[in-house]
Amino acid sequence: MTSEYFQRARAVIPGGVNSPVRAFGSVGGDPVFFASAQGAKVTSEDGRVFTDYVGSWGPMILGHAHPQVIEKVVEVARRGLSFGAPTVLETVLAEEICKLVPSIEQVRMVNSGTEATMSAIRLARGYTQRPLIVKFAGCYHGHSDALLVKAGSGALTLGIPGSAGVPPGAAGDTLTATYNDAEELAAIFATYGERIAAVIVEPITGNMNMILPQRGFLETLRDVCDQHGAVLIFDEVMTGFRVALGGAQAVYQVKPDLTTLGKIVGGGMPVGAFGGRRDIMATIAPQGPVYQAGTLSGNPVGMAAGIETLRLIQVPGFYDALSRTTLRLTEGLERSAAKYGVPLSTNQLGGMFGVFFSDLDDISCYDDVAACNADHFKAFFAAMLAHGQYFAPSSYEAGFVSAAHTEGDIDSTIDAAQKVFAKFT
Ligand code: HOZ
Repeated sequence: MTSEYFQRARAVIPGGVNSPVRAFGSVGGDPVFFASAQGAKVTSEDGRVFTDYVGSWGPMILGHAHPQVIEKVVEVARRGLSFGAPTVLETVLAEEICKLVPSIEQVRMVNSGTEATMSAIRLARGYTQRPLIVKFAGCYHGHSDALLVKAGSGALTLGIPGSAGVPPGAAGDTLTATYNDAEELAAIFATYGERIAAVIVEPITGNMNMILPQRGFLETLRDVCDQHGAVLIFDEVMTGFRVALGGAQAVYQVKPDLTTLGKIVGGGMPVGAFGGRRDIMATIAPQGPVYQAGTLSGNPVGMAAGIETLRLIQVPGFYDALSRTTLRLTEGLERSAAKYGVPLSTNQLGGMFGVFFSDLDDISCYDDVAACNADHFKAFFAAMLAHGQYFAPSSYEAGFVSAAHTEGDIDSTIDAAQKVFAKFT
């Protein structure tokens, strides 16, 4: 029976949700309505407590409602919620981002990852004076028209790889390639190279679940863009400050021209950012002719949450501890599945992970993810939820561990998984 919360929501909100994956469409059952959260735990409106592996889809790297972040947010909120005028807080967050991500020489704040990628694409087109962009099948860069082509995340979850409502003209200049296929990309550039403004990629994917780049893939993107004068954009909305302090670009030592950020950069508030080479960023208004704007951009409350979050993740040893916790989880899940003969493989880096019901050792692209056992995922998701474990309600989404997850939390999750896998056979 549909919960009263969902029924009431569906009467006034399309599908009862404000973002499609939340509707539990691909896993069945009712979405859980959250009432509160603290640390690694979330509590539902009907009083159930879950260990959370979604973390608001990434931002809550410190755990929910971290006391120091909340304190800063409250302090700043008391002085005014929005000014639509410059504040020092914006400069402080910008300085911090430029320090932590050296490829970013200048950065502009926006309100979401979608805004960040949409703006970065316009910027790349304005800077190069070229029309085409290249994206990879299964990568998701928000829901702007030009980027909703073979898109991941909710578009994959719900089987809407190209959205209705996107005019052919808006998406016609978007070329798609296969993630981790450097040769295909080289062939695309051989044909269209002089007209390509930018290549946009999630350097580690998080929207067709978590896939790591194969050796040399990101380097090839860099080389091909250099050879043809195209802008390389790393969409680090998910991976920024998540897989490592400097993001995926720090791990793989490949320097993009532009980077898009979101999620952790706002500490749980609606904040996105895009930044990179000073000469490219100089093309944006008011300095240059590429228009981009936003009334709430650089909002003081969001800036305060972001600044405090970025301060707290710089504690020495933070990422080592986070990686250990994540590895404990993924190794435990693999061990539990193996015990009962359930084919399962995992990826993990920093505080991000992917779980695949597949006997492939190396999941490298969208086709590999699409071939995973959807029934196993569905059964796993529902049974884990019943055991108080909240995983992403889609096999195409990555999972997230926070600094607030204890070894005890992880071990309880693994115990639950053992019970669940035992019933698979
Ligand atoms: N697009 C988000 C995950 N990749 C989901 C956002 C949400 O439902 O809140």
